[in-house]
Amino acid sequence: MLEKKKSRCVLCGNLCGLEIQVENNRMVKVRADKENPRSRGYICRKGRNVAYYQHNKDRLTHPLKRIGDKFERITWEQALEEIAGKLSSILEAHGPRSLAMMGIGILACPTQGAFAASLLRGLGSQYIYNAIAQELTGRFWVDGRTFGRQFLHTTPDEPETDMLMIVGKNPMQSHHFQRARTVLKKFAKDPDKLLVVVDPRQTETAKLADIHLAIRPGTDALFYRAMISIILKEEWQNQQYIDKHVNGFDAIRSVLANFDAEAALKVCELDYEQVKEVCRLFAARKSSHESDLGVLMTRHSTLISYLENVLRAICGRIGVPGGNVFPSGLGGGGAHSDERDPKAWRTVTTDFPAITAFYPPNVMPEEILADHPEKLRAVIVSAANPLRSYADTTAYENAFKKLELSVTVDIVMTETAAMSDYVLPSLSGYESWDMGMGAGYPKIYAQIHQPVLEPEGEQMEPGAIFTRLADKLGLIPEIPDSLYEAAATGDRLTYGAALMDYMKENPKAGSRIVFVVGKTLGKELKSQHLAAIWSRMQMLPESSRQYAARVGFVPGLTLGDDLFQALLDHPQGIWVGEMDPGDNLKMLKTDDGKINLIVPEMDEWLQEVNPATELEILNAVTDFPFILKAGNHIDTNANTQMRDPAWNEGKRACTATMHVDDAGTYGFKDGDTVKVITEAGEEIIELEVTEAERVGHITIPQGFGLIFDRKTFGANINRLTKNTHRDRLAATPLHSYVLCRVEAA
Ligand SMILES: Nc1nc2c(c(=O)[nH]1)N[C@H]1C(S)=C(S)[C@@H](COP(=O)(O)OP(=O)(O)OC[C@H]3O[C@@H](n4cnc5c(=O)[nH]c(N)nc54)[C@H](O)[C@@H]3O)O[C@H]1N2
Ligand SMILES: Nc1nc2c(c(=O)[nH]1)N[C@H]1C(S)=C(S)[C@@H](COP(=O)(O)OP(=O)(O)OC[C@H]3O[C@@H](n4cnc5c(=O)[nH]c(N)nc54)[C@H](O)[C@@H]3O)O[C@H]1N2
Ligand code: SF4
Ligand SMILES: [Mo]
Repeated sequence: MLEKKKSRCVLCGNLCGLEIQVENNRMVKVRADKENPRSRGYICRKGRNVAYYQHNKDRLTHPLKRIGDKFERITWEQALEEIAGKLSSILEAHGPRSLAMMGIGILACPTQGAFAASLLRGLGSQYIYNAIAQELTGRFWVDGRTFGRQFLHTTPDEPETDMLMIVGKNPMQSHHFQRARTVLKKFAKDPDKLLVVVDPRQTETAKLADIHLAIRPGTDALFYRAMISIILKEEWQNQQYIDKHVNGFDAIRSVLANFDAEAALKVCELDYEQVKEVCRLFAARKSSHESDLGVLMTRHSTLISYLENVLRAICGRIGVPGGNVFPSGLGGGGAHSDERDPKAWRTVTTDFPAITAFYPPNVMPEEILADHPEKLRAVIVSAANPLRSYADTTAYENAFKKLELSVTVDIVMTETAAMSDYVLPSLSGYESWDMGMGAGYPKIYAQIHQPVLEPEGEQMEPGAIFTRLADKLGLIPEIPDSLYEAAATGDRLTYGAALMDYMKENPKAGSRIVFVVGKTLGKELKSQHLAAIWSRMQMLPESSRQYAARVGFVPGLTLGDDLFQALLDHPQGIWVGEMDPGDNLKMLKTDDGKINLIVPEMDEWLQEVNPATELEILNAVTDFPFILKAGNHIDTNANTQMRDPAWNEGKRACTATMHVDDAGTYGFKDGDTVKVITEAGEEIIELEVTEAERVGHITIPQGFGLIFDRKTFGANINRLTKNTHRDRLAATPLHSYVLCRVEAA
């Protein structure tokens, strides 16, 4: 029987709505869902091909245990019993710092995070390593200092803005905001709107730009410093806004103005007059700005995030219509980890703090390999593939070999699973309940994702796996029959009242409540994830409740349950709230309610970034004449989630791009097989010669070198990256600036 079901794409943060035709438990056709209120019929080629994520040869169907260098099928009971036993003895002997979790929630399955974190905290550990801490945590740290909380981020108010400056981001390929291609093409066509792109390459996005600043790779800190100093020297700053909303301007003004912008822009290989004009326009217009991996993963990453906030603040572009605004998700904020809190853990060997609760994957190999009594000995990975995704595969391989216990929860046999002691099969994003949203402005969106396919094996929801493990480890408080009975009435409000009573009587159960809800309501709803989603809706902060009231939900006791029901009734997703654009700056959480520009940690760093010193570093002669952008995000990859190479058949999916002039100099031609060598390692790859690349620059996509059906496809970019090449403050990788050389293979 043919059925059409509403769902979403799990392959990037946009979670575009999909309509999936299912026949005999297989996806036979995948289309954009025009009824999805947020994505409105948008889709990219990844989404269209999502069946390759779901149906492929390497799907896991039952728990596996490593015996020697082979895996043996075991039962869930044996797997969880053994894992719990090993975990207990490691923790008993070496303490809670010996345990870390990695991943625990991506787009396909975010709800597992609550279960995994409760398990980890229940065992006394704070170590959650996550992909966010290999891209965004430097920025989040700065947001914490400037806006008061690490979860307060700004995003361009794209419909209202009339000048958008995009730095180090290629949304025409990465689709890294809602409906990216449609929005950008429309923006580019509009004569009243101005698109500025700052990117070393002639990217698909740069080709649409009114102004393309082809910056020298690795010089963005100089570029932003130059912009700020030009604006201050010309007195183009928005003084009225600064007086009202900014703290610390006078203290940093002279340091920032007193800078040789002309010399800096020479180092950036940009035209001074053109950049000056961009500054004038940015200060004068309804401008907004965004950046991405090109700068998040380049030299001076965290400092750049600070300079970006300074630039937007002095031009009065934060929290105003058409500028950079603070969006909100259903449920409000997120994690804020102030490393100055003495109770906050740092990594024991490398001494890095958590930012937004996440530790950086870059340091995990050192934390495992260290000769330290509290080194990491046990790692549980769920929904991440560190052995391909994170820097330095070689270091990770060495480290994983040394672990006393490694467990991987995934839907497929990944390179990480293949190195683990236990491999546990997870339901996929199309076989389980979950909820997706992402922050929105002014409207807030959410969708509860229904299972659209039946599992064909023993897979479990990751949340349920963690509950069973917690049970085995004695972490779940006793649950009275009355709570099961209340759940069995089928009336969620009755259950809610019983749960409230239970929590009042058992205040200590609070930190483990997700397990209690999972076991009781989850049993009734046949999904622990769905039960956790319901319980989250009962605890919405006041702000979310007010936003919900603005789109017609009735304030009061049942609001959370009403939202839950409305989401179940509309599987295509709905608007669950709306913010007041006039109020946006009230989101600030600093003590004085202003944007704070005084961040002492940036002082020295700022002084280091001057034209003369930078030029010396950039021009230093080494054995590696090229700069490698180690991993771009293009239409033929989806991180490491699309493993079956069949989806790219007939395409040049994974090549190293080189400029025509460089190919001439080095005697290469298009299609040659070359060896790319860095300080970390080497990989063989096909060369693609193109005018769109920059001279002296090489680009290789991320997410290849995957072993599917026992064969390797494409080059593993992280064989070429070193985990110690990282930001000094956040330890995020500097993948946009990896030195390399290219030889004939
Ligand atoms: N097709 C596809 N889409 C994806 C993904 C995917 O794997 N595949 N992954 C998703 C994820 S998780 C993410 S985080 C996003 C990433 O989305 P993007 O950040 O848009 O992706 P990148 O391809 O890394 O683009 C970075 C841009 O920075 C430029 N750049 C390189 N060096 C420098 C520099 O020194 N300075 C400046 N200013 N720019 C530089 C590059 O030329 C490139 O155009 O994509 C998401 N979307
Ligand atoms: N050199 C270099 N490396 C990079 C990048 C780069 O630009 N350069 N980009 C980086 C970026 S921006 C990111 S975000 C990371 C992403 O890196 P990761 O965090 O590793 O994310 P994915 O590659 O998306 O892998 C997610 C894993 O989750 C599994 N999975 C899918 N659905 C489910 C599910 O429902 N349950 C469970 N349990 N598992 C599931 C997938 O099979 C896959 O193995 O990669 C980073 N790596
Ligand atoms: S932009 Fe593409 S990959 Fe991202 S959610 Fe939409 S369809 Fe999926
Ligand atoms: Mo990412």
